[in-house]
Amino acid sequence: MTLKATFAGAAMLALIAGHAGAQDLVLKSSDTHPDGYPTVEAVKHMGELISERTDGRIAVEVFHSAQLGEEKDTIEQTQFGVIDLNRVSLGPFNNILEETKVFSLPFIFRSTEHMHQVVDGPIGDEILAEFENHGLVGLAYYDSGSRSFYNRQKPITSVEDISGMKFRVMQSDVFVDMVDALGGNATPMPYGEVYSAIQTGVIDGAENNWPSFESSGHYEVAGYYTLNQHLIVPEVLVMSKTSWDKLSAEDQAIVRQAAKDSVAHMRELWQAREAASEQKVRAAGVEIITDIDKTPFIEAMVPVYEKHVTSEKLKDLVLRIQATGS
Ligand code: GTR
Repeated sequence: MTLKATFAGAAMLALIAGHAGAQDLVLKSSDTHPDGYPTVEAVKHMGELISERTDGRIAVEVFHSAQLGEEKDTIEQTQFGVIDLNRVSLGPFNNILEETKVFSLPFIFRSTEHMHQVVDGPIGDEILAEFENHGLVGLAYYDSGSRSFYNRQKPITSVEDISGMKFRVMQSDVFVDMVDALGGNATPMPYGEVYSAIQTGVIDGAENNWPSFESSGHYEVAGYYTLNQHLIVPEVLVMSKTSWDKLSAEDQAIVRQAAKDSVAHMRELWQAREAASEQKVRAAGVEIITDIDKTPFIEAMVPVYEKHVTSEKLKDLVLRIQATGS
């Protein structure tokens, strides 16, 4: 080997070692959705911002498609510090963190704009701050459209049609009571089990937004989608408090800011994906029921509010949410 070649080889090794050494930390992030889904892409974008702003010292790796497990389990692992970052729905937090229930109440938000006003304002910050009491740091909210019922049996055009039907819900008592209040039977179940549960008739259907209905393939087994839009539950990005505490104050500020900065990008991706998913589902021949009177659905939710909004704190939050932007 010539001296020149040896030197070039050594320089290359130094470069690789230098590169590996420069990236001190790779934060592991979990998401139930597949690659390309707006939440996955938003966290990747946040990771790029963090890498840029730390000169490559910190990076984020997104483990999409539930590679690290179903949401409820990954939340526990994030609390233990096994997973650093987690993008999840607020729903599965309801039984852990009471305050998150207010964002999971049916029809609490009048529209996506209303939800944005609330989560972008002081109420959003107050609820993010609550995560610190549960081994987590709340970083940002992402969009999740509105959730509606889909099923394999028949077009649902009224509350009466739901009577006796079996629907999967996220693992939260609020959603169990919501379906019960409509006369249906709620089955809390991890997201990853829903497809085969509908296919085999263990349940009649579930409820979700356009992109989840489409990307999960549930539309292939549930041919009726009723746009009653009972829930607008934001997504949340949280960090393990254990991982957070290992960062310097400066890096914590960079992570927090990058998460906030990823929100606008996420909202753009979301709008585009909603339209694309709707088109795909319609093209597949799913019957979409749009002519639906929401009033009886809203009225049926009174017992759900009575049961879950009991403390003064939650009552006050609900009033403040309702007063926001009106
Ligand atoms: C989706 C949400 C996921 C997951 C899923 C579910 O809309 O983005 O985080 O919560 O719903 O129904 O389990």
